[in-house]
Amino acid sequence: MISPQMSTQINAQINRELYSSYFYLALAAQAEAANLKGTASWFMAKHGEEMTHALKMYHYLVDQDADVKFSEVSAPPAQNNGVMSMFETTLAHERQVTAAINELVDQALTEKDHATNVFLQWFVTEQIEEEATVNDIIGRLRLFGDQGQGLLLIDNELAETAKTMGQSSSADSGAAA
Ligand code: OFO
Repeated sequence: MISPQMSTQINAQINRELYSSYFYLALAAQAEAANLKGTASWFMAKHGEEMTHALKMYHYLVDQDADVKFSEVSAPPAQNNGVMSMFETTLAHERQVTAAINELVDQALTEKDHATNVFLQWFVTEQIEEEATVNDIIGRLRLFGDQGQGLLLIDNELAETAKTMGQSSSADSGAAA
């Protein structure tokens, strides 16, 4: 059993994860519109990953006999910018999520809620990896260019990366996660 405060904060994080999923779906659509097929696949894979994150939290609340409460998911911002902006927006978004996860850990530590602290460590590690991945993509766009052949190269790389994304997340999204 977890505290009502902890459960409220995890429910809020479920909403953020669902928003993240929606956010990436919007970016996938934007990439599709720009004919960036690899980039669209990468964002679509991110969309799926974020759903698994929401489900991990859902299952944790169920396992802890806490209520799952859904709230309205905001619309993602309308964007129509270039690929660099898509990834800069992504990095800013992920940094906000990292801050929110850290607040959840702070609460778990304050309450000496060891189970929730252990559960959240997966998300702490995941956020490090996610920010690093996006930073790397931005770096490669700066290096090779965000137009023409440089962009084609990176779009192809993202298509390959997308094929392997989410495999561990979806395996982990079950009740025992
Ligand atoms: Fe849910 O992992 Fe980033 O946002």
